[in-house]
Amino acid sequence: MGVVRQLRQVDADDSGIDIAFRADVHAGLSQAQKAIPARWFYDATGSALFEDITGLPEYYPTRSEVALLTRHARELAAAIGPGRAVVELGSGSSTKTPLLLDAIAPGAYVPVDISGDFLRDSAAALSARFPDLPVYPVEADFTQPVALPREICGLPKLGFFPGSTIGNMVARSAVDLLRHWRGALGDGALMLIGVDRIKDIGTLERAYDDSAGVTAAFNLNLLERINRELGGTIPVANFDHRACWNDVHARIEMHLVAACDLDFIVDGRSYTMAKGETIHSENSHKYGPRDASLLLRAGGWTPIAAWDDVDPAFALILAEA
Ligand code: AVJ
Repeated sequence: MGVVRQLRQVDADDSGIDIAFRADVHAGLSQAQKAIPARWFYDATGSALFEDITGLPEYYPTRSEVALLTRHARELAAAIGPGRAVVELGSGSSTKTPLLLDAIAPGAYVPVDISGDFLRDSAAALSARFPDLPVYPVEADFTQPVALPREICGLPKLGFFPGSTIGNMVARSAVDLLRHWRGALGDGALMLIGVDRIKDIGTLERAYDDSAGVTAAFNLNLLERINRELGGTIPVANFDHRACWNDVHARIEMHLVAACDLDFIVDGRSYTMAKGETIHSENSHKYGPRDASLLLRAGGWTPIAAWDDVDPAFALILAEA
């Protein structure tokens, strides 16, 4: 079967992405607490740095989730059943997706990702490994309404949302996303979602502030990207990486901290920051068992199983429409 065809559902061309990036950066730098959405981390450099993060000794989520997919492959297969169209939110990781597809014998695979080139490569690689599986990549922003390929219409669906990516969203956006996909995947659908657990603060903070400095480089690359793509003069060397646990919101926050008073220009507009002031660059929410259930139910999904027996703790939750 192979890759059938890549559907494109982005209304922005490359210059359109520049426009959205520029708008988010200016809006974010103009707020009292400066903040830039985490989605802008993932240019080519940022995506490569994130791949490096997933292999760090301190960054447990990827290892824990892979261990769960491996350890519970048979139970997953029994709970999900064969023949489903697997709709993955994100282009698929070369380790996690094959583990799931190997376990459940799906009827089709539909990766949904905003990065068209990355999607093309990962769909081709996946297809080479599963030559009999029809693959229908959809180039789209999965936080927005997405139309699925007509060919999978008659198949029951499994949404696959691994990696605790949902943790990047505040509760309201997470619920919006879950509700949208409840509607799009339809009655009888299942959703398999990876959720990072609340745990001791040291383990959490080390996962986002590793000793090799890869996460710091990932965070600082956002400033480099602004300089590269938006003609910025941000003095990147005068910023420090900070990752801290916010207990009220149950999330790790990443910030870029001004090491001294500084000023810079981003495509014509000037900004100043006082020493110690920060740009909030990411939230990574963590969920206890009841929190995760509540979130799923609010989004229109009923949890039916959870696999949870790894250390450091991470959960794979299966929910039904
Ligand atoms: C890809 C969003 C799941 O929040 O753990 C890793 C991104 N940021 N280290 C996460 C990330 C810093 C990651 N997600």
